[in-house]
Amino acid sequence: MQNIVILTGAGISAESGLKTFRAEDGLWENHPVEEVATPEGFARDPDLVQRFYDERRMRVLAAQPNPAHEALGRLERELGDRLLIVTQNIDDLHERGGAGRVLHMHGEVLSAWCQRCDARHRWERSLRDGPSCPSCEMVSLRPDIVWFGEMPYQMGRIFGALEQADLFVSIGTSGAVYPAAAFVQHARDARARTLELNLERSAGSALFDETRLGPASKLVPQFVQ
Ligand code: BV8
Repeated sequence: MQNIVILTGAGISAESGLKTFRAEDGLWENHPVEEVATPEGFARDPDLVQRFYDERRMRVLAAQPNPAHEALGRLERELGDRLLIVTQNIDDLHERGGAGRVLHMHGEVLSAWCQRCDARHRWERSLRDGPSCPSCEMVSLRPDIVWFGEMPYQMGRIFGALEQADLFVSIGTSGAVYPAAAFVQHARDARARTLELNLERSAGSALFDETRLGPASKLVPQFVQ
């Protein structure tokens, strides 16, 4: 029986209307990375960073999962714990597409994290006007997002799954951000087969046994069936 690890990036949510990071209209162009996705940027201008994530939170809530998310939801129901979906995305479209055990290695925009008591809370409204933490009543909430220079979530669990993988599939990611961009090499070291599904060749394409080019909403249902 195959163990499969799937890594997804912003490209799997592009057809749901959520902008990717490095397309010409990408998010980073609107805001220099160091201004919005770093702890230093947050310390320097918390209101700008909260506004940036408030905007993305509203877009995520207005978006719908697409056939790629729904196909992975079906695959997870079929394979159970022989499939681990790791996403770099901070949206909840995998969950709304039917997947129940998604590992958000870069956090989730619908979660708020209290810097005082460490509690996390499901959060669907603005964080901009400094709401207090429901657990400790302190004004100390930030987006529950892994910024550049911060440690991604559950790396031990991810590397453990890669060591056991028979198949590693990368979907909709440019391979520009580490440590996610190194997962394909870990999978190769574990003698797993490696497959990339992407709109265009990525920085890591040469490391995959096979690359299929096209939109995720077409390629992923074909892969899953
Ligand atoms: C860390 C949250 C260490 C924010 C994000 C080497 C090793 C380790 C670290 C580093 C290293 N070198 C450099 C670093 C530092 C840094 C890094 O990688 N920098 C890069 C810029 C060089 N990494 C870090 O800082 C990481 N932390 O290493 O910590 C540490 C150790 C000990 C103790 C403490 C710390 C943390 C990185 C996480 C940063 N946070 N997200 C937010 O979302 O606002 S990263 C951000 O980029 C998003 O999560 C996004 O998912 C991710 C990657 O982008 P992609 O998802 O790939 O999106 P992109 O637009 O780039 O590409 C989209 C792709 O989809 C394209 O290829 C496109 O063709 C395709 N596509 C488009 N449409 C479709 C499609 N495909 C299919 N169908 C379509 N329709």
